Amino acid sequence: MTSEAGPKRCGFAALLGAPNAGKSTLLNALVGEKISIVTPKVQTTRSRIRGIVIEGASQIVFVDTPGIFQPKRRLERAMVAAAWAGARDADLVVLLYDASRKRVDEDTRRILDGLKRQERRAVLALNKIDAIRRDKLLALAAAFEAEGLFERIFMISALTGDGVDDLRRYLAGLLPEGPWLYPEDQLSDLPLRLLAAEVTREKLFLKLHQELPYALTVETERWEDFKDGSVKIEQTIYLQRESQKAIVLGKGGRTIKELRAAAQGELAAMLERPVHLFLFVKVREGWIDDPERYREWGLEFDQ
Ligand SMILES: Nc1nc2c(ncn2[C@@H]2O[C@H](COP(=O)(O)OP(=O)(O)OP(=O)(O)O)[C@@H](O)[C@H]2O)c(=O)[nH]1
Ligand SMILES: [Mg+2]
Repeated sequence: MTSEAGPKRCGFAALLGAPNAGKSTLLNALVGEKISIVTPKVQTTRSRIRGIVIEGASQIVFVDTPGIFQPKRRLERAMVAAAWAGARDADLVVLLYDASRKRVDEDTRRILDGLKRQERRAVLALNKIDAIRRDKLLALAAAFEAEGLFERIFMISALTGDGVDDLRRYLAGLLPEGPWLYPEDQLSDLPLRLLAAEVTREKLFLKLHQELPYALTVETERWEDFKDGSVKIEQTIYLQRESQKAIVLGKGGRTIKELRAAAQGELAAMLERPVHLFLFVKVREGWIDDPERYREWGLEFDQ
């Protein structure tokens, strides 16, 4: 049982890990609401997404980060820099590892080395235990234990919620004493316009394949609240090349129609009111090199 009587605690816990480890799934499970988008594809999360939760006397601000990998392009470099900045600025670091992998990947290796260099103690969460045999899991835990980096090792399934409550309770107790930073009922500090754009981006990631998801971005251009409680949201999907347009639209506009319906349905459920979503598709070749996009996401733009 967590005591609510103790001193108030508050702090940041960064979720770090290789692409696809399940960081965003875990953020949503920890908070109990969908705040960060999730797809089976790598490099889904592009910036730091905060989810806020109260556990006993503690207010924990979880920071979902982009996966850490060997970046090549500017956007990738900015994503990885944002992930490390998330770790640097946090009171606690949770390293998430996809335990269903055959062996410890290079990306995770790089994170372990980075944490050692920074002399950061961390908590390890072996994720996806729903998809792995128990004996393999114990061997994996022993191998990570030998790194000498982890205060505690948790075995969880972000998908089923197994072990997530224990992890949240444990982290709550590690936070420094201090006043809460956010109002009690606040779950995120992501502006609704950005959250809405992320929902559409998730549907695009799920529907489109190969390079296309990485060649696009979504922006909410207009948001209009009506007296009857409904909301009109206009968004633009920016692509890099004219040839990508036909794929996003689909035959007779079928693909974009399905995307719109999926995004609108989720937004309506999320906002708990009727949503009229309008999607526009435009080519803006240089969006990936436009400092304005980076600023909006809170990413650093390197020269
Ligand atoms: N079986 C299983 N799948 C999981 C679990 N957690 C996450 N996944 C799946 O793993 C995939 C990646 O999940 P994300 O939460 O998007 O992973 P991420 O670490 O945020 O990925 P990036 O943002 O791309 O770095 C999705 O298909 C999830 O459904 C789990 O506990 N068990
Ligand atoms: Mg993610």
